[in-house]
Amino acid sequence: MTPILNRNPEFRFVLSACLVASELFIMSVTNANAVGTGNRLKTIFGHLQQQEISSYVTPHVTSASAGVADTLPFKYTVDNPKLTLEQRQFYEENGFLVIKKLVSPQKLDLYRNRFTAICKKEVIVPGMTIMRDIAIKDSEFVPGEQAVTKIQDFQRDDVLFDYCALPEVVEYVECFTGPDVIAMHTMLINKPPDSGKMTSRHPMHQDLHYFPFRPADRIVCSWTAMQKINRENGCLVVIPGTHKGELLVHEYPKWEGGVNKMYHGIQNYDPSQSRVHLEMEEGDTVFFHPILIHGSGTNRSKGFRKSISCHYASGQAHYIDVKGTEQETIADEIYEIIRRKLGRDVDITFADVWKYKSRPVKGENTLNST
Ligand SMILES: O=C(O)CCC(=O)C(=O)O
Repeated sequence: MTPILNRNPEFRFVLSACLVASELFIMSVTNANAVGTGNRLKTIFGHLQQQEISSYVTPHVTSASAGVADTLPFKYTVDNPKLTLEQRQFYEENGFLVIKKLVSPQKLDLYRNRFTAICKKEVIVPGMTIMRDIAIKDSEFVPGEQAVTKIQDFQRDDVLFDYCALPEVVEYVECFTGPDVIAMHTMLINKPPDSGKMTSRHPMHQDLHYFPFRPADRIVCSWTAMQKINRENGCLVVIPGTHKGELLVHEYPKWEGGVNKMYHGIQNYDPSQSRVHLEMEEGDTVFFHPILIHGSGTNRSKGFRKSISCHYASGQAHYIDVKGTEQETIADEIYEIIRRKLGRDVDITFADVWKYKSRPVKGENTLNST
């Protein structure tokens, strides 16, 4: 059989997007909601199990901060009465928007408890990836939650997926994606107290680097603080307005203490652009554009810092071929992992993997039905 890489270069990237920041891509076919992925996926992934692997503050929606002349006609938002004109202009101009206290403490407790159960292996979620921070990955025994820095791809866990489908979140998401909404990528980040090596940092990057679907303007991330998050425990850092730029070249930062797997960063961006630290309270949620340059700081506190997030795309989006683009580097990296785990003769297409991985939230879905 011809290696899939040679036959279908797109395949490499689709897998990379599935493996963002992870060591191993794991899938299971139980409860598959994908359209038409069927037996090939079963053959390839069916035997695999869940596996471990190694302020200027929040924008005030009441302050008129964006120049109307710069933002009309609207490009990054769609017509939807949910956003005030001020909020809409803020996102158009800055590429992010914080909504205070959007998710209730009760819901966040539910997700926190589920996370703990997953870490203790009381719950096994098909298709999910569990990651450890580079600083603790070689420790002989670090129990439960303290060993896990991130869980990813929890679309098949109904408890955690509840976050992605929360009406209060999705009502905002629709202002960016339009009415047809698909959850493409999910994460619960448990940023550990830094060991002193500063590996808990997340380098400045653009999320689109990992995504083989477009248009970028109809993709949005919803990121919710599960506790008070400030500069001490490593809040998000964004560079307002960078969503108007291009996807830039990403590579591993040359950090002395090491870098977590797949934590690619942008090495060359304009250093004169000012950063904004998004200090947030529990339940506050930031929506941001996939080209917005962002990252997060070192966790200098003694506790773990938790956030939950979902990247959504329009159901009318389409997949792209990343061959010959900036995104090919991450595709190559992922391909090495896939080749190691699944062999060279994997017979699966680009679209198959995303059809499996993503989960519709509402409306029509032509992205995965063709
Ligand atoms: O939550 C964080 O620390 C950073 C998350 C982030 O930037 C990402 O995963 O793209």
